[in-house]
Amino acid sequence: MNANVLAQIQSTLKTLGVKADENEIYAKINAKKLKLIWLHFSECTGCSESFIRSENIGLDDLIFDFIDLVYHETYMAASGFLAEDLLNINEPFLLVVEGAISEASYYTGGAPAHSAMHKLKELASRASCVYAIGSCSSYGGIQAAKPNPTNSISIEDILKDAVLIPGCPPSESNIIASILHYAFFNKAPLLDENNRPAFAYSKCLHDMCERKIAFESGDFVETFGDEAAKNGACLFKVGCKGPYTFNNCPKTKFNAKTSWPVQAGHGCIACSERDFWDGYGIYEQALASSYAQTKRARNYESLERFNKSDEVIVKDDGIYVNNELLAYLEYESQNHAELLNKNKLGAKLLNNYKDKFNLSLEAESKTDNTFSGILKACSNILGLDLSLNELLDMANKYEIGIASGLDFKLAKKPILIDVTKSFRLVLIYRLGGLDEIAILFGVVDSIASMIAKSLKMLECKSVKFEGDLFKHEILIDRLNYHLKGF
Ligand code: FSX
Ligand code: SF4
Ligand code: F3S
Repeated sequence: MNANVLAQIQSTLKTLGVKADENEIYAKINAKKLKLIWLHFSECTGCSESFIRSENIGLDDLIFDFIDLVYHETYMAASGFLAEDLLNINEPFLLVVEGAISEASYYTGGAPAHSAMHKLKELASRASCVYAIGSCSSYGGIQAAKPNPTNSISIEDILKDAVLIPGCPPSESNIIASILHYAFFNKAPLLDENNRPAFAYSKCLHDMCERKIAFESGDFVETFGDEAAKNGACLFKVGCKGPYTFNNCPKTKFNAKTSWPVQAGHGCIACSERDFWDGYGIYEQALASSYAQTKRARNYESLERFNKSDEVIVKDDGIYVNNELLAYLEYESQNHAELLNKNKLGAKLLNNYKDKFNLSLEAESKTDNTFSGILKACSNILGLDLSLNELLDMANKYEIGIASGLDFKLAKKPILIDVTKSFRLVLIYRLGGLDEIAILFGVVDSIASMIAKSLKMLECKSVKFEGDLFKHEILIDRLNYHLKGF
């Protein structure tokens, strides 16, 4: 093994949170190699393509030193029943599955022409672990998108413990690092709550994006190829779904770190998120109800079932514990324009907004420190002159399941919900082409999420909701959503 490969293996292990010196790596090479069986079902083979696009730890390094690629329909020479024989191994193996599982009449594979479901279940029952590689196997992918003519389903729906490595395709580094971890430690890397390797999928892609500064200053590409595009402006307005996507693409990139979608000039289409074909509107437009392929699931079950407590009461101005206000809202007594003018980025955003929407934010008065006050303040920024109920009704019209939230900050006890810097997102989203319905939904969703997080921080088991705000369907729906498991 050359020094470069060794260094890359060490750096990959470091990404996985593991320190290994040369001797440990050479000991692994001399040990027994991990047996790997890779199955193809309904997909485009992009995951396999991605897998071999690695340079420094290439497929050759892997198969010479760490893995024994027992079966891979695209890369192996064997065919027919001879190939099928390779599946009859009596040793532990890692099963990697690429593609969704479609109904028997649409898929038969291998010489015995077994259905996808039969082949998957038979091999999974003998495998030490199953990796679902790609969004097709993880979540169903394009095959399972509406109208799903082949009745495709995900591995997630069939094998609850499968490790999901989504992306259409996932980057070669995410595939290789996950396999390498298994080869070294006989187990999958640390997983997040959605069964995905945490090293790759725990952070929001948008926060690592090289165009984030442009997003913050409200500099958006209006159409592909315009001046803003040439200057590297943010792609949100032409449909980038980066703010809703959890993947490490800006860091690891693709094709041996050559590039990634946003660097190449197109927005992220959320390819590693569940239901990304149907759930994220249109690729080259910001989220809007009119683009919803499926209606947002609602839960209007009454909040009364939480009302078992007289100690913890949520009101419009915060959360009371034994009549004492313990979680409340806080922001500075300046108006929005003054706040934004405090730094260059904010001033640029303000000017961009004024230019575009011809609104004078200086006239905006300080908002009261209540949840409904936040909503009113946002509607003022948007230039909407509506009552609280009308605003809530409007937010409730939003059909897409993904919210564009405000970034409220929570500080610990006494809990402060700091909204000071959050309002800038209303300007950013509006400049970025989100309609008022989508923005108001995001505001209500953020309020509900803050309340749920505060209640979790207070570690209370039951709670009472008081006041008209919490009687509106949209608040009931979003609170039910965020209080799941409460
Ligand atoms: Fe293709 Fe893989 Fe997309 Fe699917 O990647 S790149 S359609 S995730 O299963 O081959
Ligand atoms: Fe980058 Fe897209 Fe976020 Fe803009 S919206 S900063 S292009 S990830
Ligand atoms: Fe996919 Fe978005 Fe990364 S489209 S490849 S998750 S930038």
